[in-house]
Amino acid sequence: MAVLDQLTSQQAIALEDQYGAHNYHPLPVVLSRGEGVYVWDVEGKKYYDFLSAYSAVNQGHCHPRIVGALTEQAQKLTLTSRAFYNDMLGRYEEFACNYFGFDKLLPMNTGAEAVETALKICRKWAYEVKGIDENEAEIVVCKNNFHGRTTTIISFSNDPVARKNFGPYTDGFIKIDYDNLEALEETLKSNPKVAGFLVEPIQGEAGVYVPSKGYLSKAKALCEAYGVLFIADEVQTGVARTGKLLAVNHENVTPDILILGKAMSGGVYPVSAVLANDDVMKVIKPGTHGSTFGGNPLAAAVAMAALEVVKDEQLAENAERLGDLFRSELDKYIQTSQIVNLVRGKGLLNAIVINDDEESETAWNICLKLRDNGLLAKPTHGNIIRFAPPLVMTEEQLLDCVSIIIETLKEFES
Ligand code: IF1
Repeated sequence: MAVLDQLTSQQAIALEDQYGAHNYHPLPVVLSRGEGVYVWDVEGKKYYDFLSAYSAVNQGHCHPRIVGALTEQAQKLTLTSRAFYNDMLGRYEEFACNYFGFDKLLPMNTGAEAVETALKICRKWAYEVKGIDENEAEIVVCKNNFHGRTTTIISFSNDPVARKNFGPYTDGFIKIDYDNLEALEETLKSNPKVAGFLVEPIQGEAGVYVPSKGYLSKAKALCEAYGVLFIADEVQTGVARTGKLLAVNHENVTPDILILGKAMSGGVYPVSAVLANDDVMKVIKPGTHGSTFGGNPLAAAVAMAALEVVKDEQLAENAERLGDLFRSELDKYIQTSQIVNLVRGKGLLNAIVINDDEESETAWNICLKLRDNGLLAKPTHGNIIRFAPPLVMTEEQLLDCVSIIIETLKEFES
């Protein structure tokens, strides 16, 4: 079959099934076009995207300004490696440092790479600044975390599917309960070798679990008191998703190390970054870390455009306003619902919990029905459905989506 022949959905799925490794179980829908809050399948059916590529497409699909920056830069220079300077990286670093309020940025490509980068910076800081004996540093992480898929990151996951038979695992991590300040304080008090605390401001994969009010600010204060770096993984929550530029902004917290990915590029190109101030970032010296593609001029141009769009189109404000509306509309429905227990989230990162156990097919079947009704979402943990539309949505579109979701749920009420 020629590559450019028009495929049917069935053919496209069959090809992936035969030639692709089976590392995913996608919802059966084959997309070939996107614009703003909409995507179209190969048969031309239009859907609201309620996943946004796991919060990468916050600025909406194929945003003209971001695609424009990509195509313009692609015709000039795409990659130099860091063996040479390029005329875009410094501009981007200055722009992003001012934008997020840090001294320095280390550019990478994917979220997992940025998490790895943060862990390496934290360990080096432990030995070279904090004075912990070599190879003794510990990093505190939370149960039910999701930080990516590398061998080190899955070493401190407690998801059996993500971990099993990928050992031996990396040492040096202490796992504590999320949203539990006593556990954090106890751990910091009894372990002088702790160098950092790595945390998601909202646990995404765990089912959009929002911690108690004050958790992040008090955790940051504890880290300060014990001389431990507070490392925020905002790969999913960052860049306006939760109604503020960063989710930590809800509690006026400035992390010592900030990890960003996904929506840094509006989903147009893989761009991730670690930001920190000089006292921390100074431990990174030539040869200690890097990546062939990290900081390439194409990524720099795309990321600047993507971040400008967030400010110019006031996407954080829009996410905050529409998120409140979304949860209040769904809450009204849930009052009388047998099938939905609750809706939770912040801004436009939300989830509903289906009244069924984790092994049931109900959430999956609801997502199939939502698809038939023109809206794409994906279950997590069997009984939870995540709702994360692009932040460029209008109020009218959001209310249209709310009615699709409610009408679909009604089909499942007994
Ligand atoms: C997949 C979840 C979302 C992340 C945080 C780092 C990374 C992620 C907080 C790694 C990635 C993804 C990856 C995606 C599913 C997804 C996800 F369900 F697993 F939790 F978004 F909700 N830190 N999250 O959420 O970034 O290396 O992928 O660029 O298909 O695995 P990455």
